[in-house]
Formats: sequence, structure tokens, C-alpha cells
Amino acid sequence: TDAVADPDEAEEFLRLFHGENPDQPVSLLERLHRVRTDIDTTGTYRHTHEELTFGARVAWRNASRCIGRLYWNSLRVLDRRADHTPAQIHQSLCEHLRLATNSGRVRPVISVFAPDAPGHPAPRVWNDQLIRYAGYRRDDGTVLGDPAYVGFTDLVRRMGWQAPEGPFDVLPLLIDTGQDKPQLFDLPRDLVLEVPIVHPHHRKISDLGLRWHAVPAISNMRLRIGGIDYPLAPFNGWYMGTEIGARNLVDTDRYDLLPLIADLLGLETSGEHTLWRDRALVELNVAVLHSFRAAGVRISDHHTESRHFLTHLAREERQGRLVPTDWSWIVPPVSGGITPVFHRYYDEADQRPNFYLDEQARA
Ligand code: HEM
Ligand code: NRG
Repeated sequence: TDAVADPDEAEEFLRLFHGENPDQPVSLLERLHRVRTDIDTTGTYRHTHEELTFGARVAWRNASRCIGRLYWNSLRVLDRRADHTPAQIHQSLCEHLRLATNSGRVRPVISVFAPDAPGHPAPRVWNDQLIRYAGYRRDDGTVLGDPAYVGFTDLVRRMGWQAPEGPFDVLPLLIDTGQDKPQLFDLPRDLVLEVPIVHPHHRKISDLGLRWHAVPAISNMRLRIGGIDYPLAPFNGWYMGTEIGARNLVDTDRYDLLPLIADLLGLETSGEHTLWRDRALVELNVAVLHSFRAAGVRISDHHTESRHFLTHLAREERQGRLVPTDWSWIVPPVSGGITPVFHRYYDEADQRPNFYLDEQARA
């Protein structure tokens, strides 16, 4: 790539960093001069460790689709810019999961790998998230596992992955340093904490053998700080229950479980007016929250997370900062109107640093 760091964006970021973090060993003017010179001569510049940490935290603070931003300033930032080989990167991703999972006391962590630089493509992983389940299309057209990952599963099978062909098979990592062919790595089983989904009262739901992984770790978003792109910067927090109980296990193009759950609950499914979908949905969400708590794995519910988000908003406004927010992502997919985030409008600015989804065609 011929990526060149944008000097105006670099300056804007350095002013923000020094504004929020006075008492730096190097003055803003010295730093600006140095960065301008570096961009002129090399096409890019290198963030200090402090700039990188601040930049990643502010990218989270600016993530307008994220309801979990109250704790933005305590994000743990792992500087992995020195990793180059696929084996090193795999090692660091495993370390990320170990620190993030923390035996169930899930902590927000980001690992930042080398940025795009002139003549040096940045490493990437092709997985959307570090932990996801395989999907297998059967001959009758139905899917075993997660239908969202049928394409990715086909790809890694063609590359030699030995598929167990179960409903919840953790996919391997596909690590691409841009130097050689992308390489497959299995995640060590003991690094992938999972929760069996059980219902506190309905034995038949518990008997389905459903499960979900403890840590959502998005690995396909580009982190952009001060005009520099970090294409591989996987991050995680903990789950909000509805992500699993109202989307992953429920969307008709995912596990699509509502008809089965309604049947097990003995609901009257002959017409929409019985609200059998809604009743099944609530029981599934009860099961998800109950199961994570029972397993000692951190998770939050949408009522608590909504309140925390409004606390965050008020706190940020007191600091004189805008909180860019996308209503359509912030309002939870169940009980929207009985959460406080529903009943207001938000600012919608695109502020940097931030995370971006690359629509680069992959698998
Ligand atoms: C999106 C919750 C931590 C960045 C979301 C969504 C939820 C959420 C519910 C919407 C997801 C969806 O509908 O698929 C939380 C919770 C966290 C947390 C409970 C606990 C600490 C983080 C962290 C980061 C982050 C640590 C980055 C450092 C984002 C971004 C999106 C997002 C960029 C948008 C993803 C997209 O466009 O697909 N978050 N989050 N979140 N979150 Fe968070
Ligand atoms: N809905 C996705 C995860 C998206 C991000 N959610 C978080 N992020 N909680 C899913 O896997 O269901 N986070 O960094 O904690």
C-alpha cells in the first residue's frame, strides 16, 4: 500500500491528546513539528505509547453504535505493533483472549497491531470476530451451526480446516500478514470460555444444548487514529444479553430459534395475535442472562446498560464533549420503549479517532 498519514488529521489528534492530557514531556508544538517532518520524509509517523492508548480509548468513546461506552477510559490497550509473523500474531491474539476473558470477569481490551505504512501492508485477520461458530449448509438447504458463517466456514475448509460439523464449532483464525499466504490457527480450547444456555424454570429449553461464547471480540474493524489506519485492532468488552438472546440465536438468518422455543413452551402459534414470538423471545433472554450469571461470566442486561449509557452521556456533556450516537443501534432489540435510551434524540457526528468497517470483499 502507499498509505500516507493525513497531516491535518494528525495535527487535529495531537491537539486533542495534548488538550486532554496536559503535562506531556514533549510540548505540543515540538511534537507537531516532529510529526510533520516525519510525514514529509517517510509518509507516516509513529504514535507514542501514550498517544496510542489515548487514541484507542477515544475511538471507543466516539463509537456511535456502542451503548457500552461508560467505561471508555479504562480500556486496556496492548501495543502489538512489533508483531510480524503469523505465529507472533496468533500468540498475541491468544494472550488478548486470556486477559479479556479473565476467568469470566470479562475486561475491555484492545490489541493494536502494525499500521498501514508505505510499502508495508498491515497484518489482518479475515475473521469478523476472534470467536465465532461455524455454519454448514446441508444437502436439504438447511444450515447446521451459524448461518452467518457458512461462507467463511467453506473457505477455511478448502484451506484444510478439519470441521467437527457440530452446531457450535469455534472457527479457526485466518491470519494474513500480507507477505505470504494467509495461515490457519486453531484457538486453544481452554482459551475459549463458553456458557451452556439453561432456563431457570423450563427444563426443555435447557435440554436443547445451546451455548454461547463469553467474549465478543470484533476483529474486522479498522482503528483510525490521527490519520493512521490500524487495520488489525481487535477489541472486546462483555456481552449485553440481547445480542445473544434477541439476535444471534433468534434472527431468521442466524440460529432462528423462536419457533422451536415457542413449541417447547407450549405456546399457541396459530396466529401472530397470541404474541408467541414475543413470549418465546423474553424466555430465551431470561435464559441467556441467567446462564451467564450462573456460570460467573460477566454480562449485562439492556435496562442496566441503557441507564449506564445515559450516565455516560451526562458525564461527557459536563466535560463539554459531544456524544455521537446512532439511535437505531443504541435502542435494544427487545423492549426498546421501556428503556430510557428510546425517548430522546442524539448527536450524530462522525468524530475521530474511530472504528470503521472496511467493505473490502473478503470471504
Ligand atoms: C457496538 C455493547 C465494549 C466498540 C456495540 C453494540 C452493543 C455494544 C450492544 C451493538 C452491537 C450489535 O447490535 O451488533 C458493548 C458493551 C461493552 C462494549 C456492553 C462492554 C464493555 C466495547 C469496546 C469497544 C466497543 C471495548 C471498542 C474499544 C463498539 C463498536 C460498535 C459497538 C465500534 C459498533 C460495531 C459495528 O458497527 O458493527 N457495543 N460494547 N464496544 N461497540 Fe460496544
Ligand atoms: N453483536 C455482536 C457483537 C457486537 C459488539 N458487542 C459488544 N462489543 N458487546 C455479537 O457477537 O453478538 N464489545 O466490544 O463488547
